[in-house]
This record gives sequence, structure tokens and C-alpha cells, in this order.
Amino acid sequence: MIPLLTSVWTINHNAVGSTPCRRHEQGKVGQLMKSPRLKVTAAAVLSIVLIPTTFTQAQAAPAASQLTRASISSLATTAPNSGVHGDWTGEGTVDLMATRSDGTLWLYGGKGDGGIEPGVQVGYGWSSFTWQGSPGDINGDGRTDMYARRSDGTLWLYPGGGNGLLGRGKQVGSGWNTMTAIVTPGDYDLDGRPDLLARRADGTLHLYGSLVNGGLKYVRQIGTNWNIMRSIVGMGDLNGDKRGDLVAVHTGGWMYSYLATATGFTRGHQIGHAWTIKNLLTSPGDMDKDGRGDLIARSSDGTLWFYAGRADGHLTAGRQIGSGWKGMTRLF
Ligand SMILES: [Ca+2]
Ligand SMILES: [Ca+2]
Ligand SMILES: [Ca+2]
Ligand SMILES: [Ca+2]
Repeated sequence: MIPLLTSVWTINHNAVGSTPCRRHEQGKVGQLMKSPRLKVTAAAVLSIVLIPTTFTQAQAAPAASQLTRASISSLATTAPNSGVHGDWTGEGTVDLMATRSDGTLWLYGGKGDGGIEPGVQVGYGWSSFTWQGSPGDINGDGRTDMYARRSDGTLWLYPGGGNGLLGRGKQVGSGWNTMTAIVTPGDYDLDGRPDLLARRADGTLHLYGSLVNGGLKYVRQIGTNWNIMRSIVGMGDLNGDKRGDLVAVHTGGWMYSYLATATGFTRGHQIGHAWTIKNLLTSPGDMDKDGRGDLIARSSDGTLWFYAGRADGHLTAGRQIGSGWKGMTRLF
């Protein structure tokens, strides 16, 4: 057995058919291996990180492909699913994903207390995307998935593999460039499916429901005047009614919480100030396993902070969980 979490395997070719993998380790290009052989059905450049397995069995080695015209069909996954929103590794603890400015994608395993493990690179080529987020499990396999928007406005679903990897992307929408914010609140309308909220340039906020094939259906407008917010974060459910709630940071730095109702949100309740210094916010899910969504914030000095969500919509005091995060452009 080889600890393949530290190895990156790539195929870089224009051939269609069965191909060997090239192994990179610790920044060096390794020898060309004859197995596992991957069946590639279209021209592609793939980046694959293999989760612990053997070369010959390769049973847990689905593709982490950021590109679209490729599929890998010869490897079956046995990765677990936990059904937990934000758990990319299948053992039930919420993790953090981060995209660097160079387009590489990194997985930080959750410790279950709000802290994170060291990062592992799980992809590259994400700099052509302008938004990434995890709505939860879209395709019904119990593994958290990712939506991503390309710079051309197309929206893509990337299924989570349950082993830290992403499956092949599938285009599920277009025209999303008109949205000035996309938010993953969890299940807003209690239909049992993850939803998306999207803010248009006029400040209106709109609800989209998800379909099991990844498609999105427009439901209705649920708010106005959201242009005053520099950041809107879907927190999942905070107050226990199962509807996904929000926190948002005003351009003036004040933070407000918004609890979801059947028709919209409660009036914003101020829960903080001076949040402009925190210039990257996300809620990966319930990181400390108390049943409520939590917040991760990157400060302008590159430090990373954890804030536990509370039932009243407030956050607990921040706890620093990292430093050196200046180079990250997206967290989810
Ligand atoms: Ca996990
Ligand atoms: Ca899934
Ligand atoms: Ca709620
Ligand atoms: Ca929590």
C-alpha cells in the first residue's frame, strides 16, 4: 500500500483510449506507471489524486477532473458517504475546501471541533471559475457536491466522491454572470432539497431549487435591497427550524443575521461590526458538530478564524485556526 494522498497522478495527452498515469511526488515528476490504466473518453488534461489504495486494485480512485470533456470509466469508487453537508471525506466530519489564486484546489480535513488538518491538493485549473460553493448533496448519493460558475457564466455541478475528490463536471445552467452573489443556504423552503439564493444586479434576491440531476429551477424572489451587503453567507440552519439561515456583512462592516421564514427572512439583526477586515467568508457546514452551521473567515492579514453559529443567530467569539491564507481566493 502506498499513501497516495501525497501523490498526484496526471494524464496529459490528447489521445482517447486507455492510458497510463504519470506520477508526481513532492514536486517531482515520477516514473511513468503502467497501472492503473484509465480509460479516457475524450481529449483531456486530468489531475487525479488517489486515496489510499494499491495501484492494481485502484478501487478508490475516481477522477478529480476540472475539465469537462473527459470521463474516467474504468475505476469504481468505494468511498463512503456520510450524508453530512460539507463532509468531503465521507467520515462524517465537515471539511474546508479552498481555491488558491493559482487555481489549485485544496482540501482541509475537519477535526470536528472547528479546527482543520493540513491541506491536501485535490485539483487544479480552477482559476477560470468565478464562484464555487457546496449546496450539500445534490445527486442523492449522500456525498456533498459542488456548484461552480465559470467566467463565461455557465454553472456546473461537480459531484463529491466522498474521498476528497470531485467527479466529472456537468453543465447545469448558463447566464449566471448576471448574479452578483450566489449563496448556499442549505434547504430554505423545506422541500428536502438544497437550494441556491442568487442576487441580481438590482439587489433583488431570488430562490432556486435544485433537481437531482443538478439542474436548478427558479422558484421566486425572496428579497430586495441586498446590494448593501458586501458578503452573504448561507449558514445552514441556526435556529432549529431546519430552514437555512444567513449572515451578511454590510459594506460598512456591520454583520447581520437573517433567519429564514416561509416567505423570506426575519429583519436583519446586527451581530457584529468591523467585519470588512475579514475579506473572505464561508460556512462549510456544522464544523463543530453542535447541530448549527458555523462560519470561517479569512482576515486581511491572512489569518483564518472559526466562529460557531448559535441558535439565536449570533456567532461565538472567533478562534484562530490558521495563518498564511492570503493566497486563497475562495473558501467553501
Ligand atoms: Ca470529513
Ligand atoms: Ca452528492
Ligand atoms: Ca433556520
Ligand atoms: Ca456548529
